[in-house]
Amino acid sequence: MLSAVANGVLSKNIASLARALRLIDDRTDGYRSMLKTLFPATGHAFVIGVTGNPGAGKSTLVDRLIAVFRAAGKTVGVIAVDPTSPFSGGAILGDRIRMQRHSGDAGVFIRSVATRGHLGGLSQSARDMVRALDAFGFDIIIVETVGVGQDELEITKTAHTTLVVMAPGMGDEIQAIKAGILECADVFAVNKADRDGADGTVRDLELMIALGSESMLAVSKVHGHKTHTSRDAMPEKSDGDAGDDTKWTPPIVKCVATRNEGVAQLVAACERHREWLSASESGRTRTHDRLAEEVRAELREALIDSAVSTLHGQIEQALERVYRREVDPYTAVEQLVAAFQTQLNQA
Ligand SMILES: Nc1nc2c(ncn2[C@@H]2O[C@H](COP(=O)(O)OP(=O)(O)OP(=O)(O)O)[C@@H](O)[C@H]2O)c(=O)[nH]1
Ligand SMILES: [Mg+2]
Repeated sequence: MLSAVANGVLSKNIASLARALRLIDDRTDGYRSMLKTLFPATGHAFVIGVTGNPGAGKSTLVDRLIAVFRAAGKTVGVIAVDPTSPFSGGAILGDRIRMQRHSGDAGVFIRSVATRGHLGGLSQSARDMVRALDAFGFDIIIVETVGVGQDELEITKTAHTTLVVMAPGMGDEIQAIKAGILECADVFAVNKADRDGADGTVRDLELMIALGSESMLAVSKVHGHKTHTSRDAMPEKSDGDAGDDTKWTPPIVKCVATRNEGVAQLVAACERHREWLSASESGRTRTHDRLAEEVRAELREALIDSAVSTLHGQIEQALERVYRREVDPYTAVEQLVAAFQTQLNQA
């Protein structure tokens, strides 16, 4: 049954794609084998993550980005994660309306995903959905998330390029530091530049980027090695050891999504970042790190599933003993791992 869905996706059947996304979202048994079938067809799409505070104008901007890519003859798939925000009161419906003018276009596919009811793992689901869209053959895949929680920030790791949307006068600057948004931004959009304060937001960002790179440099000196983030904003050559390798400085693009101003520049900035990813050593390292993190996450989940099904009630018993303080948590885990290994050897 699932192989039929996979084959449908590969032959560009839109109903199969919708079904595949539902299976991934629900983690229906066997969805992994479907993803295995899809994987060889992936790796061609350019994945852009769009994040930022509620109401910053992400969806309006995404709608404009879609138009630019479509004009260039590219097909676009969009995953909007939890579009419900208290700020705009905009539910899934709101996002649909904002991107509605693309709804009759067969080259555009938009799917909303709710975060409610997800027990973690949302970033994994998002990544798997991106894979399905990639296998289907979309040239561009956009993932929109509200950048406020850790899980949302995790989702940005799904993307090649993360676009952080800010708006003046929303306290974004402070929020950004808190949420670690600076760390994940490859391109900044200062949207709503028709409002007062946009230049101030740009200046604040420039300052933060400069401070960010300085503090990262300080950290790398203290530890005597390069930082792995490959996201610091140094415009110079990286530490001098990589010769031709330059680091990425997140550009800041002012735009007015509602008036379609600055959108082409935004697309150009994203495409420059994409080129940097494949052309520079730090860019390739980042791609490598992203996949490594995915494999580790999958491994963690598989090991835990395996341990839970192998050890059954032993985990509960251990928890109970820790609770009654008969054993410390460290010893309890050591004993569980030992029991797991023993049972694996017997199997
Ligand atoms: N003045 C002005 N308003 C804008 C601009 N871009 C978007 N808006 C408005 O800001 C409001 C929120 O826009 P959305 O695109 O829904 O923002 P969002 O970031 O997707 O919001 P959530 O998904 O709810 O977090 C809407 O009323 C938009 O019309 C802009 O450049 N200037
Ligand atoms: Mg939105």
